[in-house]
Amino acid sequence: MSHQGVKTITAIATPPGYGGIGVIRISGSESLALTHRLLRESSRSSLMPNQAEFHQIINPDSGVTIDEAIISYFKAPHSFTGEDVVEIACHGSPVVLSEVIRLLTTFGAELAQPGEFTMRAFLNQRIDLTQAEAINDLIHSQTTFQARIAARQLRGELSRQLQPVKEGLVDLIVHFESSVEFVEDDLDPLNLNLFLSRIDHFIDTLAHLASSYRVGRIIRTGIKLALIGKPNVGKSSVFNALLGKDRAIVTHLPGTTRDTLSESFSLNGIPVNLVDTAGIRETEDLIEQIGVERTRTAISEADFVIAVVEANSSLPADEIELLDQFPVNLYLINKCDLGLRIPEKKIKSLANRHAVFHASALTGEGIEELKQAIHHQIISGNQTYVESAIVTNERHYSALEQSIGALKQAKQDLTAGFTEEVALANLHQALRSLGVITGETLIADIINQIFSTFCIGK
Ligand SMILES: Nc1nc2c(ncn2[C@@H]2O[C@H](COP(=O)(O)OP(=O)(O)O)[C@@H](O)[C@H]2O)c(=O)[nH]1
Ligand SMILES: [Mg+2]
Repeated sequence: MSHQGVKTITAIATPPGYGGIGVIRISGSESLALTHRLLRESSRSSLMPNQAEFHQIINPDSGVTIDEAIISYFKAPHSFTGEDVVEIACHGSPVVLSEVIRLLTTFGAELAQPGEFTMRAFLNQRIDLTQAEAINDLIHSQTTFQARIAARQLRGELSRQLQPVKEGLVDLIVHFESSVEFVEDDLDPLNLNLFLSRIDHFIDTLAHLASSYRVGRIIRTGIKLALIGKPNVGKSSVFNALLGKDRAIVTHLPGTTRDTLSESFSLNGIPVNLVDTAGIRETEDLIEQIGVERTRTAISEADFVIAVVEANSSLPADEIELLDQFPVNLYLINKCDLGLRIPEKKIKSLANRHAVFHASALTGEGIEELKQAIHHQIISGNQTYVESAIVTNERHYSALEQSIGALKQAKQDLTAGFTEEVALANLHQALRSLGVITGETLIADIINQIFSTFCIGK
């Protein structure tokens, strides 16, 4: 596509720094003409669509060779953006890349805004908005599992799942609109029931998708997991065991960890930000006091809290009391290699209120089980999500909720005997909300806001 007034844009598409190659992207109707100016006259005519060609890149003013590069040309509309696109793979030198960009801008190219390539792909209907967002998610994935979910959305899975509902809604709207115009009578009860059950079916489909957001949000943003407990119970040791590396300092001295310490790891593909905390206790030591204060903050920010206690202690009531002030998700009885001295009765009463696990950070025993238990708890044993589309984006989720709300209202109006006209307004609203997800019904402001979160060159 090369509509009038749309500037040809350029940017470095690879990350800053030194590398084997560095890629410059150009998109717009002038892409090919601008690229030609970087080549010697004799080789200008050779660029063919969908072929990678080796060329010398020159400064046309001095005739000096800047670099050797592989140039690929994608002719509109068969390109990422739907416009004429050229990709120049130079050597990955920041100096070379910025010189080529500088030349291109002197020839008339404009520097691309963050996300502008992807935005053009969206505006030229090469991809819908969920796919554009998936590109961003895919690039920022921290685990392969996240990447897989993003790749599925990139292929249009979410839009595909919404399509039948949208078509069904359009059907219903068309039907209602014609009856508003031609029929004066009330809806026939048989038809009414049919409509209601169709609306119910839409609600069910959308609600199923919306419910995947609970897990989807976790997959996308990860969780914060805090280890808490009295000093010396082995929190830092458990922290290291979960990470699989010695990150936190472990000593036999109570109060070793004075500040909160955090590190990330992947728990079956879910990014977990693990936080080791200073032991909770009354202390005269100022630094430790601040540490304890930070512990409280860390706990209040955590999505999941593990309380660590020692197997080889009697587990006094005041320790449980102290820990129970916090929203504990799981009790871990550590140091099991030293033998279990906690009275059975106490463990039973703990287990009545919490999940209780046994482990030894020293030997590693029980750590894998602990990981699986955490994973199980955060996704509540819900494995089915892996197989179908999953909503990971808050924007999609709230649009789904809005659509469901409008459908429920339409249903209520119809049941209460209102005219189709009243229900129609809500059916239209439901359809519009679904259009917001794929980007058919979105205002420019929101689109700009979404693409501005992208990096330059995307
Ligand atoms: N025998 C045994 N000792 C442990 C275990 N976990 C931690 N420790 C020891 O307990 C002491 C305190 O550990 P640390 O991780 O610093 O506890 P924190 O104060 O809760 O962070 C250290 O001497 C550790 O080596 C365990 O599972 N078994
Ligand atoms: Mg510690």
